[in-house]
Amino acid sequence: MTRVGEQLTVLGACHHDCPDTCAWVVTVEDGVATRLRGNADHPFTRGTLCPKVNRFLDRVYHPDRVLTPLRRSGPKGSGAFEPIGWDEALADIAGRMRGLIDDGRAEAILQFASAGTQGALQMGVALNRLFDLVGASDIRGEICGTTSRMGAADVLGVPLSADPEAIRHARTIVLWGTNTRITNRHLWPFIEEARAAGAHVTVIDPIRTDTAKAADEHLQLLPGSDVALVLGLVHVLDRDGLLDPGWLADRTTGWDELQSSAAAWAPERAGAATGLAPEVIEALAQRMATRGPTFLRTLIGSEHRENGLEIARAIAMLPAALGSWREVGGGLARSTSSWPGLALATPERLPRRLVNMARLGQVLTEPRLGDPSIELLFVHNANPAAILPDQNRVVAGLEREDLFTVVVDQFVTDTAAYADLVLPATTQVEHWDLMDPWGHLYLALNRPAIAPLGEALPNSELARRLARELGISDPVLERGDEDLIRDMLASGHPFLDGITYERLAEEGWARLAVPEEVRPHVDPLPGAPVAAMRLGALEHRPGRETVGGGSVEEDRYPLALMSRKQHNKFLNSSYGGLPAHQPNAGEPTLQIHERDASRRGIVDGSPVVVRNDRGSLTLTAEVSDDVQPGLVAIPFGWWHRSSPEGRAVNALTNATVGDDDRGSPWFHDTLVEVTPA
Ligand SMILES: Nc1nc2c(c(=O)[nH]1)N[C@H]1C(S)=C(S)[C@@H](COP(=O)(O)OP(=O)(O)OC[C@H]3O[C@@H](n4cnc5c(=O)[nH]c(N)nc54)[C@H](O)[C@@H]3O)O[C@H]1N2
Ligand SMILES: Nc1nc2c(c(=O)[nH]1)N[C@H]1C(S)=C(S)[C@@H](COP(=O)(O)OP(=O)(O)OC[C@H]3O[C@@H](n4cnc5c(=O)[nH]c(N)nc54)[C@H](O)[C@@H]3O)O[C@H]1N2
Ligand code: SF4
Ligand SMILES: [Mo]
Repeated sequence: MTRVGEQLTVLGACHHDCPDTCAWVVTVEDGVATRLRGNADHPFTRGTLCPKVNRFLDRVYHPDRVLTPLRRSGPKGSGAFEPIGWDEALADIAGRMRGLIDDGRAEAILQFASAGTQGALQMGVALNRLFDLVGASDIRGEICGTTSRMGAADVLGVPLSADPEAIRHARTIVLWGTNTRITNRHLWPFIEEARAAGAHVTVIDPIRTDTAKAADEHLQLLPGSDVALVLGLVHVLDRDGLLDPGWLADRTTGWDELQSSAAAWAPERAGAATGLAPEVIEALAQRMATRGPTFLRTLIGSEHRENGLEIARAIAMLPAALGSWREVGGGLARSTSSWPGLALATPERLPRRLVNMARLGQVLTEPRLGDPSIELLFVHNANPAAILPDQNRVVAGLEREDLFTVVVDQFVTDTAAYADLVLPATTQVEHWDLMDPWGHLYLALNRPAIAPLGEALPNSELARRLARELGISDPVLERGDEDLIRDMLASGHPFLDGITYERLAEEGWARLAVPEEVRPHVDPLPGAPVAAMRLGALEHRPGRETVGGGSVEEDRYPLALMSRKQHNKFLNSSYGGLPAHQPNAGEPTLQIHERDASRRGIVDGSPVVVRNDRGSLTLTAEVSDDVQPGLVAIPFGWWHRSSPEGRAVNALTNATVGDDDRGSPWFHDTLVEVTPA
């Protein structure tokens, strides 16, 4: 923090659920934040933010901010509220919680938190501790990254990611089911740096995304067919003797099983299963094997499918079989969260009854599924009415008169509109946090630049006050925010060597103590185990509810719907309700291929109805060959009010989860039909 006259400059970092975790600098004049810009010193984000956050201060000072606790004064969903005091709000919540706890039904309380902020502190340290002690039901964050993490862990043990920055050293880059230019924009300059040195960039995505348009090559495969592509690639690598038997023998297990799975997958068969030309598969295999370093980048795009776990395993097996990890600039980068995860000391979690978050609608509407059924829903850092699949089910649950819903947020979101109590949350410029990134290796300390607006409270302070009201005392709930941050940094883990609270306070950010030239899973690293990579059998079994998946529903609903992150001014649901962030058209469109449009008498710009048994939406058609025949796409992130039905794309999406109920929902395995409105 530096002071010049009446002007303060405060260091912080973006809290959004985004791999970039940009470092920023806030200028404060007379207690008002007047400027927020990227911190030019930060090696990964280098002084730029993004179109979402460039005007973050408009969000902070937005007239629609919730600045006092609100109590519902109309029917659920009407959005009618009246302000009340904190004392009254906390007494009400604590009284209801106490009643359930004393009655032996603490599990009728469900804490529902997603990743509205990624900060290690405000994401939940204190609230998690409180609800752990209460013994409430919990979720595990299944909506994002769990399936892809499980897949990578299956192959790698501790799924340490390659350092995304090292992509600059790569010569073959494969962006596998990730839309870097929209979702991970600060990685792109490193890719361009590699390209300037001769790197070739392939994008593997069923949709021609902005990233695909900027790449050297786009493999527009059939949705969910990635395992067949991997099998075809492994077939070529094996057939042409492009794999190193020494590496396979010394550093992997399960090659025989993978080899026999791939034996039947000559490029012609893989081509037929993926919709790609066999020569393209041959060429990619050759390039990956002979033009290293070979760097695979993936996030979560392909996990949201029935076969998402198998896809995640398959993607992780490719660099493992190739031995790409042996080169700096090689290997697989997905979430880097395991790095800070190993390093930071967070309070021990207590066992709780778990509910897969994607099944919220089902759990709230089918009481027999929840035993006891949920009577008090406590939502923070999340907007389940907008972001969960099978939205009509979620809304039906939130409408239950016997459900008491508390939503802690900065705005009256689609979810808050159904709340009994809305509690005002601070924004990132109003609270402390320690930012542990998932797209690079730089920690950042976020200092509050301004005092909380109105009566807004940080999640951490809310937890402390609610604990006091409940008469719960616990060391974690008695620590202040800076103390909690110091505690997390005090693990003694080697990745934190030389990283102190004081240093972060002075410099704003610090790279984990991991060498720039690190080769995870190859170099022994203090504090991180290195194990043999587990290859194994792979099976190509695409989801039933996708193009040609064989579902009985396909007769009625012959098109497959994808709902990816598409707008550069949206971050999940966080800006979908703010007109300044909406694209010029001001409403979501349905992208449909010319072939499917003309068969249905649909022309560009005309109104259409998209429907299935879960719901329907009226939208404007955008005829586009960015989507392949058989596929349609609707952007994710819009709020309910964006369609005449009062619903957004998740009214249509598939809430099924697999993988022993531990995986992510199958958002993109969704069948629909489209007709002119
Ligand atoms: N159809 C479809 N659905 C999807 C996806 C998709 O691709 N397609 N993607 C899925 C994925 S990957 C994700 S991660 C989820 C995202 O789902 P969410 O995590 O629920 O979405 P966000 O909009 O990032 O954040 C939720 C809320 O957190 C609030 N918030 C921010 N900071 C704070 C804070 O400090 N305190 C409190 N109390 N609240 C705060 C914001 O105002 C916002 O309303 O959506 C999933 N849903
Ligand atoms: N602007 C912006 N940036 C964001 C977000 C945002 O909402 N807006 N959200 C943030 C969050 S929470 C997350 S988790 C990340 C997600 O980052 P990404 O994973 O990059 O984003 P997604 O849009 O979920 O999916 C990426 C791509 O996967 C493709 N895909 C879908 N199915 C398949 C398949 O079967 N095979 C293959 N190969 N590809 C497939 C989709 O077409 C999509 O283009 O982005 C973060 N960044
Ligand atoms: S949303 Fe992502 S790209 Fe934008 S400022 Fe935040 S971390 Fe950076
Ligand atoms: Mo996510």
